[in-house]
Amino acid sequence: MSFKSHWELRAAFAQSLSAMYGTEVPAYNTLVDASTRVNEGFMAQHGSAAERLGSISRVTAERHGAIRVGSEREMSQVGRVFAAFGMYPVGFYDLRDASSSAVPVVSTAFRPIDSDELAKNPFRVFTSMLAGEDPRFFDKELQTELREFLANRELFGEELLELADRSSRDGGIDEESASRLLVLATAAFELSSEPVNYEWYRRLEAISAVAADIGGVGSTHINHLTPRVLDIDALYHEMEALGIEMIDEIQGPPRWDGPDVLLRQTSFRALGEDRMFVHPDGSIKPGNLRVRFGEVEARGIALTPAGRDLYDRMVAETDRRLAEQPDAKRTDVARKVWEENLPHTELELAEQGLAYFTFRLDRNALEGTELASTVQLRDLVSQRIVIPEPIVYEDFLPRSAAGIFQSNLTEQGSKDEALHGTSYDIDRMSVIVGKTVTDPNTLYQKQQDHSVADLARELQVRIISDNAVLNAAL
Ligand code: OOG
Ligand code: NI
Repeated sequence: MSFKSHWELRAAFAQSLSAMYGTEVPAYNTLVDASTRVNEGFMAQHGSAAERLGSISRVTAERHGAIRVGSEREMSQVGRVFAAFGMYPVGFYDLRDASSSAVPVVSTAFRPIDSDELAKNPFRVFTSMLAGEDPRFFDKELQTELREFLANRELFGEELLELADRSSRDGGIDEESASRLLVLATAAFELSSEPVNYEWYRRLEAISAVAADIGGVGSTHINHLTPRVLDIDALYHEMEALGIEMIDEIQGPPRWDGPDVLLRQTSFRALGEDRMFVHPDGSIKPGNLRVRFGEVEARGIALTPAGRDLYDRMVAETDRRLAEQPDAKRTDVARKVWEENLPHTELELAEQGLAYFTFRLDRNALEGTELASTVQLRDLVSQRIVIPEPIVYEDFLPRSAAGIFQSNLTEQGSKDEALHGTSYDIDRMSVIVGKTVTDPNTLYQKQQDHSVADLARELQVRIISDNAVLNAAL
């Protein structure tokens, strides 16, 4: 019997979730079709340059999902499920303070961590956990009720968890068990038809619609499944032309005449979905919930900590200017800030140590050059002997994530700012998941370092990569 490795399982899992979600949310299929058209159009216009940040086959297959769980126990279980598919926790995002509405969650993303695994199939899932003990959102009484409600539900059955553990331990699983694993894992993220307790749901919703979606129902579900596009502005307009209401803006960096960095995202507004509710008198009646939306994203180059500092300063500067001219459009202001501050070419990003790259030797440019035994990477790049190739950003942005959550809420919810929040960080998240949550920068840096080491071997010289020096200088 044939054996299914992690990447094969992951690709099948992404496909199976996509098929399931497409029947639940038909607008998702419209979004995927529009994304495919945009990508084909972009390829036709730009040729192979379009594939600079990922091959068209990778980009076409690429998705990220978003799910939300209620407790530490559920977070550790979901970590076991994703490990079966070679997906591990990367990055910590605290959305409680990144948003002005009540978004009481802390998050990580489960994804492949090796670049060859990412290349085979890059499926990732942004996973949020309800911060149910944060007194700014939930008083003592509600905390207790939430804890009890969550303790009594089971998102992932024993059979699923056992199969998942086996696949994660053995690096994959036999074909027959794989089919079962996929059926059970997909079903765990399906929208349940079980009636929702009206009173309980509305009580949580008064505090936070996100809390109600997580802790107000007996199961979890995929909130959205996000395709990747090569031109997100074109996609935005195409969706509007199809009559689909989009959120007001594209989150993240503005469109500008320079390298794409990090991540740009947008979404269509959450759709009303019919659900059944149980009322206090025992009657069951239909109602409507608006929780799932359709997101799309465009990925750019991963920034180094120095680049990220610059990015954060540019976002703050945009906020400052907007406060002075409230009628201006955010994207117009941001574009101006970008043009004034961010290098206009990839080469400058590389020379200034602002973004991560791998490096390719240009043998023709090397011809006739006598290299010293120790050389600076930056000089090799400036002399065009070495060509930097961008490393794509594989992660998320807390402010955009909060913006996406927020743009789909109709109510602000409530938060008592006078109280102190429960503190969470990447280490605590590691304990909760039961696996080390990797800092994304460690992964990008490792990939870059490998490439520099290969280059040094090829050139038979010692290469000084001065990222660290540059970082300290900025
Ligand atoms: C997650 C929202 C954040 C992203 O791509 O940044 C997100 C959620 O709605 O559960 O998906
Ligand atoms: Ni998302």
